[in-house]
Formats: sequence, C-alpha cells, structure tokens
Amino acid sequence: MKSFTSFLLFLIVAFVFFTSCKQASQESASRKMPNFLILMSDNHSWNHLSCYDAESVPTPNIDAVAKEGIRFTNAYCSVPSCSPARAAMLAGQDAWRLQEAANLWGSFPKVKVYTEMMEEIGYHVGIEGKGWGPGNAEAGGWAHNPGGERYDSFEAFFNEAEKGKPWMYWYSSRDPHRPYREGGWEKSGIDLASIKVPPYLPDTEEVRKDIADYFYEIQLFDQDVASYMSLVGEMGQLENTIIVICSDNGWQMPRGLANLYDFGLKIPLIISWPDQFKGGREVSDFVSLNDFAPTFLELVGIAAPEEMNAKSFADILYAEENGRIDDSRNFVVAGRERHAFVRQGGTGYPGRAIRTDGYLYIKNYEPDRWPAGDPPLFGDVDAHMLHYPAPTKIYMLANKNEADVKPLFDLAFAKRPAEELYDLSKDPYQLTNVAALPEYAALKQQLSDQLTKYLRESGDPRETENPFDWDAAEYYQKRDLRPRPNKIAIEALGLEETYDYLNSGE
Ligand SMILES: [Ca+2]
Repeated sequence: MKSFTSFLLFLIVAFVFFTSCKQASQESASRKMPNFLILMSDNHSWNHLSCYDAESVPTPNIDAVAKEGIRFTNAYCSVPSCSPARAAMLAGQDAWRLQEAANLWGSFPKVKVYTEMMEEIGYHVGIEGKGWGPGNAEAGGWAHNPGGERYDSFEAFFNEAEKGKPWMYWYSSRDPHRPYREGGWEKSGIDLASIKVPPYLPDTEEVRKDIADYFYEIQLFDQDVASYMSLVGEMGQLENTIIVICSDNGWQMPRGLANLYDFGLKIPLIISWPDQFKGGREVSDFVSLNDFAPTFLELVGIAAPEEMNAKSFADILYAEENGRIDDSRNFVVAGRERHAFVRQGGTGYPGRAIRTDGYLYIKNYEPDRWPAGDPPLFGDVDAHMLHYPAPTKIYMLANKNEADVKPLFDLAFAKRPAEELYDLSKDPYQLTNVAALPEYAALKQQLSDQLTKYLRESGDPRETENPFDWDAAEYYQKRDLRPRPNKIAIEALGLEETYDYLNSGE
C-alpha cells in the first residue's frame, strides 16, 4: 500500500514537473522573435510560377516553399511600378499618401517604415539588391536605403548579427526585370510551343521567345530561392524564420507593368513558417504589399502606428482553413501616377482602380493623355527602348497596321476612356471594356462609389481638397528626359535618334 502511495505521489510530481516544463518551453518559444527572410522578384506577374499555373514556367524550389506554406491567390501591389510599390510596402500606406514616392524615380519622404521600427526593438535589418528604388532616398532624408543597410551577401549580413538576436533580411532580386539576358529562352529549355501567350499579345515566335527569355529569369530567381533556403538551413535558422516570397508588380509587357490590369497589379505571394503557420494552404483573401508592414509588426508584437492605413493579415497566417478567411477582404484598391518620364512636360497618367472577385473598375483622371507614354516611343512599356529593346513591343509597333495586330496595339498603346470596367467571369484577361454598356450602369456606379469612398477615407489628393502635383515632382533619372532609343529600335521602327520630353509640346 505504502509503495502504491509513493508511486502515485511520484506520478503526480512527474506530471506537474512535465507540465511546468512544457509550459516554460512554450513560453520561451513564444518569446523568441521570428526572423524574416523576404525574397522578392522584380516585374513578375502572379501566375508565372508552376505552383500558381502548372503550365507556366517550372519553379520547383518556390513550389517546395509553397507546399510548406500559404499561397495567396489574390495578392496585389499598390502601384504597378517599382519604387511606389516598394515605398507603399515599407510604409504600410497607400502610395498616394506618400507624396512624390507615388512616382517612379522620385524621392521617399521620411515616414515610419517597418524596417526602422524592427531595428528599434533590436532586429538586425539588411537588404541585398534593389530594395526601395529606383529613386533618390537621400533627397528624402534617408541615410541609407529605406529597406535597410545594404549587404553583398546573406553570409556577410548573418556574420554581423549578434548571436541570438532576431534578423530581417530582404533579398531584392533584379530578375525578371528587363533587359532579359539574350538567348535566355534557349538556356531555359522551355518548349516555345508550350507557352500560353495571353490574348492581349500577338502569338508569334518573337513573342514566345520574349516570354521564354522572361521565364528563364524566373528560373534564375527560383535558384536564388533554393540557395537562400539552404543557407538559412545551414545556419540552423529555418525553424524560426518566416519566409516571404513575392514580386513587386507585374511583368514588363504591354498591359502589364504601369497598367492597372491584373498583369500589372497582381503578384505571387507565398509565406511560410512551418513552426507556427499551418502549411499547404491556399488563401483567396485580398491582400496588398502595403499590408506587410502592419502584419510584420503584429507578428513581433508592435502596434502599427496610426498613419499605416494598411491592415495586418496575421490572423490569416495563423488560421487553419483554405479559401476566404476574412469575408471583409473581398477587394483591393490600387493606383498610379507617373511611371517613366515619357510624356511632353513630364506628365503622368493618373488612375485608380478597385479589383473585386468579379470585376475590375478603373478611373482614368486624364484620358486625353497617352496611357503608355507619348508616341512614337510609348516609353512606359520598356522605357524608351534604351537597352536591349523588348521584342514584343518592337513587333507590335512595327506591325501596328496589320489586321490581327491593330486591336492589340490599340489595347496596349491607344488612348483609353475615363472609365473602364471588366467583367472577369466572362473576360479574365480584361480585354473588353463594358463601362459604357447600360446593363452594367448600376454595378459601375456601385464600384465607383466604393472606390471614391476608400480614396477619400485614405486622404487621396486626387479625391480630396489636398492637392499634390505629381507631374511637377522631380524625376531623378536625368538620362530619361532626353532619351536616345536603341539602334535596333531606330532601325526597326524608323525612329529619330533623340527625343526631348522637357518641352511642353501640347
Ligand atoms: Ca518592379
């Protein structure tokens, strides 16, 4: 009997000891701050990864992270243009709240960014590659890139981190930004016949090769992802590191970059933290790059400052379900101001858009301007053709009067009405503007009202009594003001050798 009582006592003590140890270890785990590894591609549309579209470019390494993580099927940027999309991401605000940072090649006013806020609580923060840009950070009062101190490699960054201190590293690749590596399509091993050419581009061999060149650069980014994953693994950091894979905006093709269509705005987004987030999930909630800032801050226990008007989606990361987690995340609002300096006098092409599950509504504030830049360069698609010129664009310009190319040329380069509306269930590629059709009038009004309400609440100068002159803001890439087109473009299109966009030629 005595030995039974002792045994019982032993069991109770052992149980209490075991439970308290477990609690202690859970507490210490929850106190341990996660690391962040952000792996970002450049000018890369959402569907060009095999985990998004099996018939697209094979990206086995990114697919492996997606398998362990959460894949977002409705992720967007705030502006389909490098520096504004990245500024809005860092600041956690709509780009139009950031003055000249809503333009490409502008500066970035000193506002709160998550990178500095993480540094303040002890994070070791660094970037490699592009980070925020292109633009002039110093003019806005920054000592270094707003994305963090720059490093040549993850090893150099990691070696500088104090042991045990959490870190945040942003690898910001320049792939698949143009110019694409010449002959990339051959190295890619992609069968040109297997490529799905979207219906807004001519289906020719030149275009297929151009797409395969772009796919090759995505494959290089996929290899980068593999090397970062193995480096973090070798350093024993994988378990406590949140991996974020995304791009900044869509591909550099007509109706892609610098356009408020899906191929300009919609980005891939995969987030993985096998220790804490249930993986293998596919989530359809609408999220924006702008939401990164409040999300990251919530994940490390910092309250987002009031001026960050984006919303944390940490709840979605911690959820266990697939599909739509938060019913209120059923739309996103985006916009654009000046992309490249491609219109006489340096004007932009201001627009705002609301994207829901079923529709895309766009408001163009200056429909008399050229959406892709003034003819004949149409420089918002492959700025001025200064580098290795984009074969798809050259083909479309050279054949613009052919019956099968003319409608596509007009979609890409011709002037657009003040309102555009696309019915996505019938028209996923956004080719047919139904804004003027009477059967869509009520719906158009509803989307327009919803967009205006959002813009007013977010203090957008375009919709409030708080004007900002984006056309007059400085453009820091001076060579673009008087571009000299590439000789391939000059020969193919009979262009002049130089243009001068500083004249107000209207
Ligand atoms: Ca970009």
